[in-house]
Amino acid sequence: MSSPVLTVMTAAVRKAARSLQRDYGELANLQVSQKAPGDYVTAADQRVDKFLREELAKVRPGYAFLTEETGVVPGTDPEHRFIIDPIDGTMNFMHSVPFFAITIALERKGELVAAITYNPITDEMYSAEKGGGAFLNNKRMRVAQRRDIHDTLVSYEMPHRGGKDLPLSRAELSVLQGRVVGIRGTGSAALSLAYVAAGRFDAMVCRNINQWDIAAGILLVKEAGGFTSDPDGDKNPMDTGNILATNADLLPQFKDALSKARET
Ligand code: LIP
Repeated sequence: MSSPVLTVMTAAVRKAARSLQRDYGELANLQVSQKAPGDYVTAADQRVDKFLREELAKVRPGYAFLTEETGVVPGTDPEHRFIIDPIDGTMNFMHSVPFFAITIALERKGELVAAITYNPITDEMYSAEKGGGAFLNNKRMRVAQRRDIHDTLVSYEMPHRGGKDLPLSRAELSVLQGRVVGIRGTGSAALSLAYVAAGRFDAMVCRNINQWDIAAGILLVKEAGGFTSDPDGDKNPMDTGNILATNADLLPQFKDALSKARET
């Protein structure tokens, strides 16, 4: 049974997805602008961002927002904040690659308590609540149980051209290629984390990422029995913007591999 707030979040995401599905079918007509090199925003991002804020504010007035397209929107309720990315994987969306998601997390007193990540093209709804487990379309999710890094399939998000930490990313890819079975760059950190929660990817690594890209995914992974950490230590990825997500057995093995990359 979902809590009332998760039900509200799910309903808002489903409604917002309808406009995205329409836009996806008519991409040639979509307005696109560039925020920074490699960082695009479409009219669809802005429309979904506005729609979700309005829809959620109707039922949870006073909650604050942090969203990709609007930034910080203070609320009158000091305890609650929605964290939203209207389209995580905008580049995929613009290129007609059906790997993007609407992703929303709810924080209560600074702690992640509810999460939704939804791929409107595959109709896959990933959801979690603190202490209530994680689900993919109502089916319980568990992280993969592989124990040896040499057997793993990993999602590694590479920086865009001109992005930060290019030499480090190349070193990490090189070290990981020597240890894991396969590496995928998906273009959506939110969906990659959902895939870790679903047991599809064994691990996910990403640097220089924003809170709205990973907030929901952190709770999904945790509620599916996995762990998230800063790859370089024990700090909270929400604070550092660097994230490693995997299971308990693989966590030290991936940390070791990534530390070798830092030494090169
Ligand atoms: C994107 C991420 C992607 C990452 C990009 C970007 P957007 O989010 O999810 O995985 O590599 O740097 O931040 O901009 O599509 O919401």
